[in-house]
Amino acid sequence: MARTRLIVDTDPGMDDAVALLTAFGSPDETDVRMITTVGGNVPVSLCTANALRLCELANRRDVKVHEGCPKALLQPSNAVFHIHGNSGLGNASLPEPTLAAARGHAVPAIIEAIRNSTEKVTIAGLAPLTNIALALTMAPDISENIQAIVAMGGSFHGGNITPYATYNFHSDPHAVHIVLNCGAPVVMMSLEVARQLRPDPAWLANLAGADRPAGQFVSELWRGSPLCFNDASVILYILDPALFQCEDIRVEIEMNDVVRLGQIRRIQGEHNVRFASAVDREGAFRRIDAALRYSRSADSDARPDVSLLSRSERDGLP
Ligand SMILES: [Ca+2]
Repeated sequence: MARTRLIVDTDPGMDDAVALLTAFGSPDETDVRMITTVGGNVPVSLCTANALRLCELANRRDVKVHEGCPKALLQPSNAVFHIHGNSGLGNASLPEPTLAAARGHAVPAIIEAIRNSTEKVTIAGLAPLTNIALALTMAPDISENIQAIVAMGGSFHGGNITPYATYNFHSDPHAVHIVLNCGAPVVMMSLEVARQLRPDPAWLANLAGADRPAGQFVSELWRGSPLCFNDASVILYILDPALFQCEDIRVEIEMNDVVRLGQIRRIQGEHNVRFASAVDREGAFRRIDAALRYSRSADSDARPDVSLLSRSERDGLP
């Protein structure tokens, strides 16, 4: 099976960290080519620093991290330090990154990466969808070279930031509207799926003894935390869609009503989303466990694939 070419758009974020490390730890299935950050759980500069920290932890210094939008299209910023901690990575201690972010804003970087790719690209949307919506607005042609946009968000049974909406969708409902109507396949990982991904203390304790940096880090990060591995569901779907119960439906998102802002509604018509409502929990944790026990050797940094680099970057290669 061909490896999935992947752009991860993220706001790390504790569950983003698990998602990124799961992707990095599954190199036979995923080819993480670029990370883009967006303001969400914490301000974008912290998200970028955390993404760089996670690349270093996973020994993926070859992955470019482009910083993106600091705020949503129309909504005010809504950082949730009380959930993800002052750094965005809870109480876990990772050193300051030695890597620097790549030059250039995330949105043109996404456009260029997708246009230049010789194979279709999958986007993992782990955050408010602002960067992705702007890329699709600036360059609608890229939708033809997108395999799928797999996004964390949506619920028909209550929200986690309001009684009606999930955090990512509530943070930028207009971006969700753009993505839903972009023409590329869209997959939603619902809150119902996310709530099935709360790790057992015994599983975390076992992971702590794994003698692998990613596993030890996640075990430390989740010590005493009631949170679920929400964003990891996106990566799990990309790794193995058979883990999920899905239905092809048409949805729209509330963009006007202040109380119900970001709520999705099922409507009649041709489907515009594959909606995941349940996951094989045991299979999911087996996958995450294997990925967090993966360790990349220090000398295995791959030469970057020139198909995802800009012309100037290609020209600058040795
Ligand atoms: Ca996130």
